[in-house]
Amino acid sequence: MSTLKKVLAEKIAAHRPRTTRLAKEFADVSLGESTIGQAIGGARGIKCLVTDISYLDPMEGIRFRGYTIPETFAALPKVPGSDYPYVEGFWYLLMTGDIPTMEQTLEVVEDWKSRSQVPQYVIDVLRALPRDSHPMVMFSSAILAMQRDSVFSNNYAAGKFNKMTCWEDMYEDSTNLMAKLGPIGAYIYRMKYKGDTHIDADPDLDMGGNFAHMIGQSEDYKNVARMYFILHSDHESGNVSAHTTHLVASALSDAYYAYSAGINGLAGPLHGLANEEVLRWTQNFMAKLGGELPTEEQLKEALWATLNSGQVIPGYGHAVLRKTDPRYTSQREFCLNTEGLKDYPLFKLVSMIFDVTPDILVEQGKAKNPWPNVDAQSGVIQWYYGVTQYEFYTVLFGIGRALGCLPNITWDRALGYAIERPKSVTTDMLEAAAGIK
Ligand code: FAM
Repeated sequence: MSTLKKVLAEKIAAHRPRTTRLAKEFADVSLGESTIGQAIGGARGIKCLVTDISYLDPMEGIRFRGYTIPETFAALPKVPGSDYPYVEGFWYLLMTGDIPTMEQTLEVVEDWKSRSQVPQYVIDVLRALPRDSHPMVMFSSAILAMQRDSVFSNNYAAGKFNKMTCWEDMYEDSTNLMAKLGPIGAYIYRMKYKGDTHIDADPDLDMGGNFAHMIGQSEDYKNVARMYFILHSDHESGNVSAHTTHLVASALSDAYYAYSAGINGLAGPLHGLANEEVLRWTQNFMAKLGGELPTEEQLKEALWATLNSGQVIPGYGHAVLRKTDPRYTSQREFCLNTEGLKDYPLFKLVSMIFDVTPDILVEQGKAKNPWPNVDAQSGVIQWYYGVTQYEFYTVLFGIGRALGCLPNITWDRALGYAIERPKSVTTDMLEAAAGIK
């Protein structure tokens, strides 16, 4: 058994009594009541999910297993010759809560390599789809297609379900899936945008480095990939992709069914597709100006025009956060510290948008959070390095998001979380509760 799986087994055994005790002895303790506003308004703020993988404070932003973004980057073992950590070490952290040693990290690197071969039938599925299908359709289909190899589902069908040990099958499925997501993304990218020519994995590279290599990118982009996947990994459990993954898995569906569904949620423009929308908005705007940077007045006019036409400003606002997303700040710092990027016109425009948008959203008076989220800053980095096919950006997000969703469903299984089934009411009932009927 790998060190990671052994440590995970110990952590799970130590954790189980806490969950059991809470469920048995304190099940009636209230976490707050729900309101009519929450029932109609997307369950905002209702505390009904449990995760220890990450926590999102509205003012501070995300902590992964208790670590802020800068703490996470500082603590994890770094890829030799790079200031950025191994994605594989980050996976170890999210799974176990422990910062791995270099040796433990390298064990995961090797483990993923041994599981990373994309089956030919997945390639066949990808090739059978119309070439103009959205890359998220391709990505989700590829994940779903691999369900036939699910260790969990195959054991379940063979009558080998055991509530105490079934997390191991989920762990195996999750690791098998995670190890293939980078190569699948790279295949889609090159099939769609690079003349259907492909590059084999380099056995000497880590996951992030290999992704850069397989899409045909530069040495510098390797760090971009590592940073991007880690930053997009987890944002506690209530966001659409994480919640969908958890919800589907709660029916004892396996990791393939669950994460394919999560990817479909990520593909919505209010969620992960916002990074595509940000680039579309900024590129269209620059094109109208003939490639020139706008004046502040022109920019304000364009932002108001978007709002007045009933659209949202992509990359701004958040359901939980009430300040600038630290994932935005981290990527902004990357731009400011990267020669060439800090003076790049598109980055300058993104910075100008950052300067004026919050005041406009406050003036409009609708958005509860006028500050930028992760998506407002991620596309410009991709564009700068030559990944200009912004349709593809949400696939990048989806590779990263799996680093959070898959440990979450592994723990869900380990702690025996129940099938999810919130209660619905009718409009009549709401009116009766409101005393207007
Ligand atoms: N531009 C214009 N209006 C906005 C807005 C924005 N960026 N953000 C929120 N609003 C509006 C929102 O549409 C709603 O209007 P109505 O009352 O007319 O329905 C009102 O402000 C109140 O919304 P809220 O309570 O502040 O936000 P929600 O919690 O309902 O929604 C978001 C949160 C993220 C869906 C919303 O802020 C939004 O649509 N942002 C733009 C899209 C985006 O960037 N999504 C990516 C989020 C990201 F973090 C991620 O998932 N990757």
